[in-house]
Amino acid sequence: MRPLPLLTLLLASATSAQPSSPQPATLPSFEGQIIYQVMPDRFFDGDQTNNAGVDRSDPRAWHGGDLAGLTQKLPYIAKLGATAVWMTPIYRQQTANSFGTAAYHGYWPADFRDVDPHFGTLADFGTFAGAARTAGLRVVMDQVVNHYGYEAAAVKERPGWFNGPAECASAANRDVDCPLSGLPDLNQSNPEVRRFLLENADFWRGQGVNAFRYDAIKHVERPFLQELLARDRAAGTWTLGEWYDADTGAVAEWQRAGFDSLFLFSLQAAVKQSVMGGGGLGGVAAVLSRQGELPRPGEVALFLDNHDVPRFAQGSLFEDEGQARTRYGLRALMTLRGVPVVWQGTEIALRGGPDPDNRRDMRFEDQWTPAERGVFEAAQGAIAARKASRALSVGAQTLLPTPARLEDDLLLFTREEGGERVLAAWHGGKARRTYSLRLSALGLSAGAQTVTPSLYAGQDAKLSVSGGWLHLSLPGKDAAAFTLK
Ligand SMILES: [Ca+2]
Ligand SMILES: [Ca+2]
Repeated sequence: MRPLPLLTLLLASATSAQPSSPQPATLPSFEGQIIYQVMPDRFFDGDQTNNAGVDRSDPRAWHGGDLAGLTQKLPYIAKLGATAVWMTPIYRQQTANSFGTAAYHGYWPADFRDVDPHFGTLADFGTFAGAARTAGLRVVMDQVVNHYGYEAAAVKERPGWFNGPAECASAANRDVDCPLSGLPDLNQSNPEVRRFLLENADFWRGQGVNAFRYDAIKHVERPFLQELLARDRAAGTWTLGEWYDADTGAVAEWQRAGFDSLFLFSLQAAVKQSVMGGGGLGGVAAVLSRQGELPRPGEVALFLDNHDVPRFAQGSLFEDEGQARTRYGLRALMTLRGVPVVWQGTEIALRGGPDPDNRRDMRFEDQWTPAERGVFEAAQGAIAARKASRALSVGAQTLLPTPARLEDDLLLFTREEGGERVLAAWHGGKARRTYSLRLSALGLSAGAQTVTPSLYAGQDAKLSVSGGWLHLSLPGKDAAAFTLK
């Protein structure tokens, strides 16, 4: 969950690396996976009998989506090519509204071990998890460990579980011990609270969950998080932390502290600025150049947008520009080392400004325009190409030195695995362009290669190699991937 700007404090200064604890022989891994992010209330309504209080004309009300609908749409998610589904929280929520907003988003829990009636029942969750497993999709559950909902009964029933004004006033780290956006803040120094939260993780593991996405970790006590992560790791559960605005340094620090992954917000900002905003590609190169700092670069979560930031396609004046640049952004994302995460609707360039406009209802095939279908097909094609290539899925990534005069418009890197090598080329210029670059200046060696098309279907991009030169013909504002022999 995103903190309110008012309460956004400076990123806590980086602390030194913690001594590493004993690790299981094989760490949980999502390398090679592609995660599809769903907000169930805004995805698909599969059961109209649970639609109490639903008002689809109000962006701050419940909209009726549920676990039955998500289960029904698993074939759609599999057709896109995703291999895992991350749902925003589905726990039982506070029933009252706060700030004129219903708890449709799931971040205002009242009971962590039950499903909100708007989403269905615990049995419906079991049905969903079973269907996902059958469809070959891993289940990533959004887990809240920082707070209860404002109006949750537990707040009055168990006051000793929460940090109050005194704890906040004397806090060494106000991010951790003061309420996030005023939410009742769990005190993880209390052994009962710790045990309760650890057992929540065990409970959901028992319901068929493969991975946890931990919300708002910047606001949670570190010793508790490390205990939680060690248990998850021992149980084979992959962990993905949300540290709002994390850069490579923050991701590296938390991977050392026990998370398998964090979202790389700095890459999201750079891609948005360069691909959607029309700026140079230097900002993306700067983020990628720090990849060597990551203990596990193949696990880092990469995304164009999510439910907490304006939609990727929102940055354009015209809808067709947003669609073209989303196609570019999705193709670019699928060239990168890490775990791509696609937020529902980004595969059709759905638009929307800040919360709650970025949570518009998902629209499916029978409602799409031909242009939206085109974006979906590009996304599907790029995902298929990534999955078909070991190099693109899990290969090492090496940034190539682009000549300074070209670095705004051209980003080049290789992905290599088991003797397979792929050259990724992002082209930020408006018009089609042919680049001829000396292999030696790029630090590459490659044999002569006649015209090779991009691995991405439906894209007119070409590569050839002759006489020590690499030639690339690239359409404007697009990303391509070529087999490089
Ligand atoms: Ca419903
Ligand atoms: Ca806290």
